[in-house]
Amino acid sequence: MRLRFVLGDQLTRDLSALGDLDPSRDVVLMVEVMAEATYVPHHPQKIALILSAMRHFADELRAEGITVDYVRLDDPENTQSFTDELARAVDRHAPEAVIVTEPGEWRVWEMMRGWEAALDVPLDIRQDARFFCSRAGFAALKDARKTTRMEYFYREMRRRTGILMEGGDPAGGQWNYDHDNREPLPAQIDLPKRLRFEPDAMTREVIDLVAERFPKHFGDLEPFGWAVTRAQALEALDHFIADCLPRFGDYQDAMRAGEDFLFHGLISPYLNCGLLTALEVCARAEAAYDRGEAPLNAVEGFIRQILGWREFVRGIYWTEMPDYPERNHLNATRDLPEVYWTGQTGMRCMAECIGTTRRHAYAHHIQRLMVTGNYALLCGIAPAQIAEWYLAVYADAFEWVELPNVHGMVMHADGGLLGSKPYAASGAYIDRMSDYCTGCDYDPKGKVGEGACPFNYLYWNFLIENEDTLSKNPRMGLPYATLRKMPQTQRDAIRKSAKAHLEGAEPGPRQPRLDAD
Ligand code: FAD
Ligand code: DLZ
Ligand code: SF4
Repeated sequence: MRLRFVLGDQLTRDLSALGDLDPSRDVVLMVEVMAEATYVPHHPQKIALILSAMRHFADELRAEGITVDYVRLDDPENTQSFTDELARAVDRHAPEAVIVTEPGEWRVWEMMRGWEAALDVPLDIRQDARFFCSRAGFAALKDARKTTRMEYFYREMRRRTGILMEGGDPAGGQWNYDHDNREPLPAQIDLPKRLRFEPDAMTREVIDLVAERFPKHFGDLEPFGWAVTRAQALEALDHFIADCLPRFGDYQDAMRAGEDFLFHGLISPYLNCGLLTALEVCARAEAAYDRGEAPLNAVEGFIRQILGWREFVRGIYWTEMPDYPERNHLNATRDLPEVYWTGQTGMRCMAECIGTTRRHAYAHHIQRLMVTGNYALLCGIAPAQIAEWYLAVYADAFEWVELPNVHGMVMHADGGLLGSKPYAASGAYIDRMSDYCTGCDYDPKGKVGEGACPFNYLYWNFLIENEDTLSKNPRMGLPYATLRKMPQTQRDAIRKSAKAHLEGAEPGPRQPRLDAD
């Protein structure tokens, strides 16, 4: 018999490790282990989502007549790590071979490469075919210099897949409709009611387990409304395509207090754990355009996130690891402020974005990039500390996608592989794209001093602190020209306000209350 080991983010029926499976003699192994729940203190909703989705997936395989050897988290024999659980399963089944699909994270890749020698059994590591671009394929594109910018890579992927193509040309004549996608939300607009899923008995059991085992992890466990089966995830996708996609493009960058989801997909956890595939998501969005049910700016903008950004960051991750996290281009060293764990601050934008993170293990892209991310960049937080936070707090967080977004896109720690300049912005950006500033303790127009918006003086302070490195960047020419014209008294006032703010921002615990597990 052959043992097919399926990990918690590989819950896809046509996973390569399940190809050529013979139900009469093969066994599928799935294991719930503490090591995976605690390598960072994951948000309880993420743990519940993965464990419940794993249990449902195992039942679906069993319904097909496949034998699944499933180890639960509370099994008394459980050794609580992938390697040791695989070793126990090899003892139980004495397989002629173990078959796996390559993992999403370098950490697990290193473990996996040791399994054949450690367990003395042939190991077949198969490519993860759920991506448009394989790891080797990206490396080849990199050698051909087609990955220097996401946009070049994206166009190549459009050509290769034929998605949103009319013959050899992009649909509508343009590759990118981003200039149509920067609208703030109008005051009067009907927002779609988002589909959430009532936990069934199996999910309830998992929720109770997570509540008992991880009581101190950051984040609310309930209400829990994520899809945990493929059928539910498809329902969530259909709801997005019908009710949200048509306006996704226009308001992709908008933020509104108390509105946590707007027109976003809410599908990244499903894509990342395998309940949905990238190909079917793009195909359904394209079909909505073909039927005239969603405009091109929305559909192109949405597909670019998946066919472009998602594939691009994965390629960067695998071609830059393992030393990628060590880079610190801007030499940022400050500790992560406590506010990231408490959300308690008079800065309404930060409180809102950390609040939605706590409530749902979710924040949309602009909240992550331009609020919590921008703040970390401007404060000069050590990249490893802020990367660990993002990996811990989101239901969709897996290192292959999280790290390039944080380390590269937000912190510019890789020197510009993800963006040619840092996404640094003052409070004016947040004021334009949200209603957060109304009702904030700070004045978005204030430049310095106690009542001024911290983003304003932190922005200029960031430019001053990084002048040697960033002023040489041609795309930073404009702000540095302004800085050079700035009177010394104003520079001094900016430095003083920033110093006071940064000294007041308490460093937080890096691994919050993990000791309690
Ligand atoms: P939508 O806005 O509806 O977008 C559709 C899909 O496009 C997403 O589901 C996602 O699969 C993909 N996508 C969009 N932007 C990106 C991107 N920059 N990189 C990769 N895929 C993208 N995404 C994750 O899946 N996991 C993470 O751990 C993660 N961490 C992030 C950290 C930071 C600091 C930033 C700035 C972005 C991060 N992203 C991450 C990307 C993006 O924010 C999320 O994919 C998105 O918010 C998920 O919500 P959604 O499904 O509603 O997305
Ligand atoms: C995220 C996660 C969690 C919380 N728990 C498990 C688990 O118990 N068993 C499992 O197989 N996978 C889990 N995962 C997902 C893994 O962390 C993921 O497969 C690796 O990070 C590789 O990407
Ligand atoms: Fe955020 Fe500044 Fe606006 Fe307050 S004033 S919400 S701190 S951008």
